Amino acid sequence: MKNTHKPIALTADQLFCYEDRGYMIVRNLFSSEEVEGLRNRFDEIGVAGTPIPGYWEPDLHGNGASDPLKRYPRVMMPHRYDELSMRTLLDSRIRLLLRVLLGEEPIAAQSMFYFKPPGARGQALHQDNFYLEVKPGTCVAAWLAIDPSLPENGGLSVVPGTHKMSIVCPEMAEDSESFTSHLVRPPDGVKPIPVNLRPGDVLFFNGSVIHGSAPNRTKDLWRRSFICHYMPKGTTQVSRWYFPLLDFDGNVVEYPISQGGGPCGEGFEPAVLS
Ligand SMILES: O=C(O)CCC(=O)C(=O)O
Repeated sequence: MKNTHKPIALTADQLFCYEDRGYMIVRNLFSSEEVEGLRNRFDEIGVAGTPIPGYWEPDLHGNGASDPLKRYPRVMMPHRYDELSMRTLLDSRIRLLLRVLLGEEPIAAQSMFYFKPPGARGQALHQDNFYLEVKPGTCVAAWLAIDPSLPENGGLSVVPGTHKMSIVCPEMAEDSESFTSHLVRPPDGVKPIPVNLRPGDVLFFNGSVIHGSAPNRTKDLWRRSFICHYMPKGTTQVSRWYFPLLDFDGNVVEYPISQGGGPCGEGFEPAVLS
C-alpha cells in the first residue's frame, strides 16, 4: 500500500509497557482529519443501513431501544469492501510499529468497526488468540479510538501481564453485559484496568492479553473504534476464519490452517472471530 509516513520512535516506557504488561499506547498516531474520515465513512454506512451480507446485517425494523447493537452491530472485515478501511488496515505507521513489537514483518488478518452506541452492551473479557489460533506465537491488536474511549462509554480495559498466560478455554459470559458469549476470568490478584484513549490514539496489545469492555452506560456518547488484528510473518498456523490474509503491499499470502484444537480440546469450534 502506498501510504508512507515518517518513522515513529517508541519511548523506553512504551516498549517496557509492551514487554512487561502486554500492551502499549501510541497517542495521536492518526490525525484528527484521518479520524474524522473514518467516522464519516462508517456513519454513512450506519445511517444508510444497507446490509453487507455476512459482514454487517443491522436490524432496521426493531426500535433498537432494548439492544442498540441490533441496529448498530459491529462491521466485520470492512477492508474487504471499503478502500479507506483497507488503507487503514495496511497503514505504514502501524506496519513500522508492529515490526518493532513483533521483531519481524506483520501480516494483516482482520479489521472491524465498532459503533458501540449509548446503551450498547460490552464485550466480556477474552483473549484474541483463542480465535485467531496464531501459532507458534500470537496475534497483535491495533485498536484505534475514533471517539474518546472511557469507562463510562464502555472503553476498553486490559489485564496487565496476562500476555504471559496461556490461552484458556472460556466460560459463558453474562449476556445482559456482553454481546459475545465467552468470558475469561483474570487470574487471582490481577484486575482489568481501563485504557483511556482520545480520538487518534492507538492501543497495541498482545493476543494473549485478557481484555474486554463494559456496556456503554452513557445517554449520548458513542464509542466508535477501528480494530485490526495482525500476526508475525513467520507464523506457521492460523485459523481459517481469517483467510485471505494480506501482506502490507495488499497481496494475499497463504498459510497453513491451525490444527489440533485449542484449549477447549478437539472439536470445539470457537464462535467465529474475536
Ligand atoms: O472494543 C471492544 O469493546 C472490544 C474489542 C475487542 O475485545 C476485540 O477486538 O478483541
